[in-house]
Amino acid sequence: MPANLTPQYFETEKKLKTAKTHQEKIKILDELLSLVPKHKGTEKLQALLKTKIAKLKSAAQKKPTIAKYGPTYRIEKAGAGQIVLVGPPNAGKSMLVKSITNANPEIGEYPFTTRMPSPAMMTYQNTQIQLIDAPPITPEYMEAWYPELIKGADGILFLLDLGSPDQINVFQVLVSKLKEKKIEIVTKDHSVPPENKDFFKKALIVANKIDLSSAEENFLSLKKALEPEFNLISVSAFRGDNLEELKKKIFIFLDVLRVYSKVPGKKIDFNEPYILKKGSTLMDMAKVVHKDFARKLKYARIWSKNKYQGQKVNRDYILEDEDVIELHI
Ligand SMILES: Nc1nc2c(ncn2[C@@H]2O[C@H](COP(=O)(O)OP(=O)(O)OP(=O)(O)O)[C@@H](O)[C@H]2O)c(=O)[nH]1
Ligand SMILES: [Mg+2]
Repeated sequence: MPANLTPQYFETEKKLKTAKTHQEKIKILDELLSLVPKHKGTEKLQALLKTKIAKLKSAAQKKPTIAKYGPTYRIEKAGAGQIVLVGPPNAGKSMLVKSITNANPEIGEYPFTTRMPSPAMMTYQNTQIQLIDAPPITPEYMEAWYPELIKGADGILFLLDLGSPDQINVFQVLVSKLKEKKIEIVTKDHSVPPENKDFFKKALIVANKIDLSSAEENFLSLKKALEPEFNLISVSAFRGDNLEELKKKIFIFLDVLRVYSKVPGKKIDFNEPYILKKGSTLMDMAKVVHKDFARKLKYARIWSKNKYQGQKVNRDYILEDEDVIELHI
């Protein structure tokens, strides 16, 4: 696809030759970036300009203190967990976020529509989960702050595009770009080492645009290659296919459970679950409810879906999703 650059672009480009300082060059490159028509044919050029800008910015800031303690892009967590959407340009990350949260991100048929990470809340039953819409990663370009954003998250949702060819390779490129930054993707039979959770991330693969022709076929080959190692689901953010299932998968992917606290004589508030990691015990819950409960706990009663109806349980009881617990001090 031709880039169709404008005469104004070439005029501005000439100025680069005479620019002396980093700041001058950054200004001209920013201007060039805004003058590039936004479509698939200019994807590489946009990535190249952004790389040059990033390099100049980091060179301009090269005082050791700033480089070392420079800005971080960790986003404060909210809800039951934080998931970053990672994918190639135009896969539909923003459209998916728009379809399953209340956020209204910009969606465009040109690459690099999303420039900054942006959090949004997804509701799954009585639980809120934070999704972060992020800019794309291409073989040529990844924002310098991207690894920081991912290190702070509880997992990655890789969004692939069933309307574009060779998504197995696209996925492998995404994984290797992260690996260059020391972030390893954990396969489904492995767990994240708790002492090193910044550098090991779980992954859920979502193949978008299943509404397009040949998407089913593309999904089958993707599944064949990746399903042995990863959890995969196909969706259409545009038409709505499989979105409820995706929400459920995201909840399961987080490896958390919901527990309700029952106060004697009062109704249970099923809208306000306590969120705990899978494997948590009754004592872990007591600590979250109130430190006094943890200290003074005498006994607890439990109600659960299939098993318990008010029996006493001990402190090391391993909680299950949707247990109802009555703590007594
Ligand atoms: N057919 C179809 N098109 C979709 C679907 N989801 C997104 N699109 C289209 O794909 C294009 C890109 O969508 P975005 O949501 O902006 O993609 P993105 O991954 O956020 O792109 P960047 O921000 O550039 O990384 C738009 O033209 C959308 O209308 C889908 O499920 N089916
Ligand atoms: Mg986007």
